[in-house]
Amino acid sequence: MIRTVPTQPFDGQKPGTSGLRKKVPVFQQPHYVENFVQSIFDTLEGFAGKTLVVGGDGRFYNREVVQKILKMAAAAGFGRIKVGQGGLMSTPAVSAVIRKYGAFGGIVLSASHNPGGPEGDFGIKYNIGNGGPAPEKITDAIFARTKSISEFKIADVPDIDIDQLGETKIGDTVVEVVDPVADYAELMGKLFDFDAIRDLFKSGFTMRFDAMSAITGPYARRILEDQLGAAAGTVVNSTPLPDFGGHHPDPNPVNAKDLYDLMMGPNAPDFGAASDGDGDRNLIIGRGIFVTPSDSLAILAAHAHLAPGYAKGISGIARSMPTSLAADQVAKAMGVGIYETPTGWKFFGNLLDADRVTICGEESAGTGSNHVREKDGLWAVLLWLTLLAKRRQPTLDIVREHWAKYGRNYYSRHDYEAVPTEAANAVMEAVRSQITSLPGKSFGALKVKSADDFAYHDPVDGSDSKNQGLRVLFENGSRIVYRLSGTGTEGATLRVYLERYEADPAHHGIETQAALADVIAVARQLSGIAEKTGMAEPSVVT
Ligand code: VG1
Ligand code: CO
Repeated sequence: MIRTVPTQPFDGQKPGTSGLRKKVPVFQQPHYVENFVQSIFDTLEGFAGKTLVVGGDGRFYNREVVQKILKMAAAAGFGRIKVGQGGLMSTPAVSAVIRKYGAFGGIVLSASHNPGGPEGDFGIKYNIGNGGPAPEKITDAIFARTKSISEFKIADVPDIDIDQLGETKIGDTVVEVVDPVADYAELMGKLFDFDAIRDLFKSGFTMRFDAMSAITGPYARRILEDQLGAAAGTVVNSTPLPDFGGHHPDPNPVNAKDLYDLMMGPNAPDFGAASDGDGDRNLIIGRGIFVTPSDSLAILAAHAHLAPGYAKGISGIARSMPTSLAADQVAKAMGVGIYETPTGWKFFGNLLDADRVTICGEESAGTGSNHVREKDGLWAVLLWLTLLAKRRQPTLDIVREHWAKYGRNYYSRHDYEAVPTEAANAVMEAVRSQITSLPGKSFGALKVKSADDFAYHDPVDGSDSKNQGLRVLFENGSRIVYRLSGTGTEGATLRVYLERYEADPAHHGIETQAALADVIAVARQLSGIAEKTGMAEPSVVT
C-alpha cells in the first residue's frame, strides 16, 4: 500500500524567517510539496509510532496539501496524526496541541501575513516537540536534504474525510480529525480570568475583532462571543476564506484600514483588535490610539501578573532586535532579564524552554509567552482585555500613563516591497560598507554611538546566527535598523526600522513620522535608498 515514487530535487526549497514560502503555482508543481515534506521526515529521527499535528490557515491549496501530508506521514511511520477539522488550525493552536499531547512535532500550512488565493502565497513550516518553529539547525538540514532527495513515500489510499470529527486509519496510522479550537480555548481559560473579562463585557464594554477572513474567526467567535459574552457581531470577517476575501491578512493599520478608521472615528467601540492569516499576530487599537506592537509588548509585560497564568510574575522578556527598546525599560524597572534576538519566533524557543523569559515580542505585531512556543494573536488580545478589566480605563490613558512612567519610544517601520534583488543588496551593501566608519560621526543633532551587523549568540545552546540586520545606534537612544525580509516571495523587501526615545511627557504628543523626521532623513541619506531602488517613498509605513 505504500508507494515509493522517484523524484528530482527542486532549487530554492530553503525555509526563510518562518518556513518555506512560495507562490501557489510553485507549490502546485508535481512533487514540489512531496519533496519538501519527505525532506522534513528524512531529517527527523525517532518518530515511529509517535504523533504528528497538522493544520493550516485555510488558504488556497490547504486541503490538497493536508491530504498529501496525511498519506506521507502514514507512509513514514507516524503512529497518530491529529489534524484540525477541515484542515484548519491556527499556528498558536498547533503549538498548544503539540505540547498538550506530547506530540513529536507538527506541520503548519500557512504563509501567514502573505496574501492567499490561486496566485497568492502558500507555505509549509515544521514545528518541533516543544511546539515551536524548528531551529536553524533543523531547517538547514531540511534544506540540505531537498538538494539530494531522490524518492518519497506515500500511502496509496483515497483521500481521508477531514470534515468529520473522529478517527480513521491509514494502515497502522490513526488519523484523528480534531476540533481545532477546543484545546486552545481550554488553555486560554486556564491562563486568564474569564469571569473578570465577562464582567467587563457585562459593564457595557464594546469591542471589534477583525479576523480578516483568516483562521482566527472560529477561535475569536467561540472565545470572545460564546465564552466571554462579547456582543454577537463583535468578531467580523470571521469565516476563513481561501483567498481571505481579498484581504491582505497582515494586521497593521494599513491593511486593517476599516478597523483603523472605525477606531479613530466618532463611533469607535472601546477596543479594537485584529489578527493575521495564521492567527499568531495581533493588532491592538484603542479608541483613538493605535498601540505600536513594541509598546504593546512593554505594556503587556508590565501587566502580565494580573492574569492568573502569570500571577507569580515573569522571569524575563525577549524581543527581536528591530523591536523598539520600550520593553527594555520595563525589564529594567522590574529587575528581570531582557534578551535581544534575531527576527523570527524560532529564536525565542530556547529562552522560553530554559525559563529565562516568560514574554516575547516582535515589532511586526507578534507577542506571546511560555504558554506555547509561537506568537499568539488572541492570547495578546485576552491579556489586553485582562488589564482593561482590572484597570477600567480607556486604552489611550493606559498607553499615555505607560509613556509617562517609562518614556516613549517613537517607532515606525518603512517597507520597500518587491524591490529588485540587486537594488536591495546594493542598499544593504552601501550601509554595510560604512559600518566601521560610522561611530563618532554626526548628522545634525544625531551622533552615531555604534554600528554593527547584528549577530546573535544563543546563551542556551551556544549556536551563532550572523548577518541578522544592520544597526546604527545614536547617542540619544535613537536607532536605525536595515534588514531584508525573509518571508517575501517577490523580489526583495527592504525593511527600515526607525526609533527615537523621548523621556519628557511634554513631548509625547507628536505625530510619529514627524517625531522621527530626523532619523528618517539620516536613514535615507546613509543608504541612498531612493536612488538605488527608484522609490522616493516606502511602499508601506507602519
Ligand atoms: C516577518 C516579520 C517577523 C515575523 C515573520 C513571521 O519576517 O518581520 O517579525 O517573525 O514575518 O511572521 P520578515 O523576515 O519578513 O521580516 V508570520 O506571522 O508572517 O509567520
Ligand atoms: Co502569522
